[in-house]
Amino acid sequence: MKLNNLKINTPKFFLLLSLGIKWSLFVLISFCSVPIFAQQKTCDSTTSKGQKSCCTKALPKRFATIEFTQPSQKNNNTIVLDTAHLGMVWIPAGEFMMGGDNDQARADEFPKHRVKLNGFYMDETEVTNEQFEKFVQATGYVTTAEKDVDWNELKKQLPPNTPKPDQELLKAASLVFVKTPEAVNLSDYSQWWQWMHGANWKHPQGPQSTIIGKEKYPVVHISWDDANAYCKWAGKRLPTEAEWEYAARGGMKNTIYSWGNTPVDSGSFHCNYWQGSFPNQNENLDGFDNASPAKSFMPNSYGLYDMSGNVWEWCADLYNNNYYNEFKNVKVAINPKGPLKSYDPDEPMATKRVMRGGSFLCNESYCSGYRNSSRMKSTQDSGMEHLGFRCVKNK
Ligand SMILES: [Ca+2]
Ligand SMILES: [Ca+2]
Repeated sequence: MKLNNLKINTPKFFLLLSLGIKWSLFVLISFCSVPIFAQQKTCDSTTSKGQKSCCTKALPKRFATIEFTQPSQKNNNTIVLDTAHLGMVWIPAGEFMMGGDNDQARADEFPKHRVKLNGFYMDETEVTNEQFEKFVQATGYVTTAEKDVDWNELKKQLPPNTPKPDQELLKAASLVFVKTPEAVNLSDYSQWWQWMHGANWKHPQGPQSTIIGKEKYPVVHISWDDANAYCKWAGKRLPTEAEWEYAARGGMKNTIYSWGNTPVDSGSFHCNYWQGSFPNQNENLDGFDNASPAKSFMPNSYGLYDMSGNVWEWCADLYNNNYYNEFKNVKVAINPKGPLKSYDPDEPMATKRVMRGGSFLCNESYCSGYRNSSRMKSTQDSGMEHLGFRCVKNK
């Protein structure tokens, strides 16, 4: 089916639903929706990517360079660990065509346009629970989903004179996916998204759930603000939307998926997505009903895991449905950083940020969010069970 008749929402929307407020402007889009440093790299004074002294330049204290000598090598061969880039891969500078590749692409994925980017490092996996816990332990950070909703902030994004909801509805909560007992009309997403008190990164499926034993799973229920706080602590940043799509393409030209053009439901499984009738029956053929641990599927050509599926990933950019039209008459966009103003015609008062890559809820009949060019958006205070992030850094 064509995908343009599907809606997106935010936690705010669910509050409004609870209030019985009818808001007619909603968007048509989907909701499909290792070790921390598993890969240790050696580093010479000049890397294979030409990055001079990547081990020693301008490192945050947390990533101080470590030198050690293997016992068998005595002092003859000192191995230097590139601790600043552990768990990251180098994405070389280059150009690509950004935007839709097939007839599943939505209007906001066009026009396809040329983009030129500097090289950058990118986390090889989505940020995991284990990694995020280290951040929380070091900083005492409290995520958006763990805090009560600030009505004064929320009302700025709602139509004027929207009445304040019951205080109970403003208690700390996040959005949890709940299967429906039978097939449902896909235009009403409130049937499978539940605004659940006590759901947060430590309790992904609600207060009774836990992340014990899920250290390698992607952290979820992370707002854009939370993701930025983590990035800052780690000496990194969120990728721009252009960087994210370029990296997902893995150096291939105009292919639909991060693995090429082989259909997602053909041959072996390339990513964690939904098989079966959404949202009532997950046939679970790929082995994962919900999120999967990092590195459960093959990486793309750049060595990046789960750029398609598993959990959506925040980008730095504001979302504007007309953004790509800015490049209609531009020969090449150089290091674009997104629109100056957010605009989503379905929620015009909300400031939204871009999400990319799709999730374990995406499927062919709903959103195909695992396509390289697929765009998603949400307010930056939103947390969801299928939304996480990964970081990049310039050098
Ligand atoms: Ca799956
Ligand atoms: Ca992902």
